[in-house]
Amino acid sequence: MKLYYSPGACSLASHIALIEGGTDFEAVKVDLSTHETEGGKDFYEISPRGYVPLIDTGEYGLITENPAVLMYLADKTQGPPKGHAFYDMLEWIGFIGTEIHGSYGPLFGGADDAQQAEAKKTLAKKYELAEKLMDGSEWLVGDSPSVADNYLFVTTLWADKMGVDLPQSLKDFRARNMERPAVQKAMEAEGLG
Ligand SMILES: N[C@@H](CCC(=O)N[C@@H](CS)C(=O)NCC(=O)O)C(=O)O
Repeated sequence: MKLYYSPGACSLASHIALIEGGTDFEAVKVDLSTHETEGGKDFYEISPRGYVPLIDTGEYGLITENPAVLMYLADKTQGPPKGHAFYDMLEWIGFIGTEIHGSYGPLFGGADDAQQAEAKKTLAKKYELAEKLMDGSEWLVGDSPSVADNYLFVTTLWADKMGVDLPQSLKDFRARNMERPAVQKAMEAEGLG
């Protein structure tokens, strides 16, 4: 398996899953400003979307888009939860991708100060909703972290960096994730302090 990633980007969620699952994989760094891989290849030639995460599964070829990549990795590592919990996990991945990740757009470049301030307000509200949906649970689905937790965790790192307000329970969630050995290893591998 090959994971195309950029340090600290949403692909960190997949990186954590691969390490936690004990999967044999190669991590290929992509410079998102030039869309070149560390080996000097044009990333658009590999994936027309030009964004991470992208995995080369071997068995099915390339898979991109967080929901598909994370579900594939859940299948290959811990095994997705069964019954209603399976749909809970899908709900979370959808919520994190569209409501939270999507709302970071203006903070990742190209927006003026007013748009950025608006995005921070929107995000603070989304995290308040996430807190409400978690309803005091430590993890998003069941009693252990899943690929959905990895994804939400990565966005809480962005919150810290971009000055987005997080409710205390989400700060605690971030701290809890930072204690996971796979999170520490993936962050170290991506050169994140
Ligand atoms: N819809 C994609 C979005 C992925 C995405 O936004 N990736 C960012 C990093 S977090 C990226 O690679 N941006 C660079 C670009 O779009 O050129 C998904 O859910 O996987």
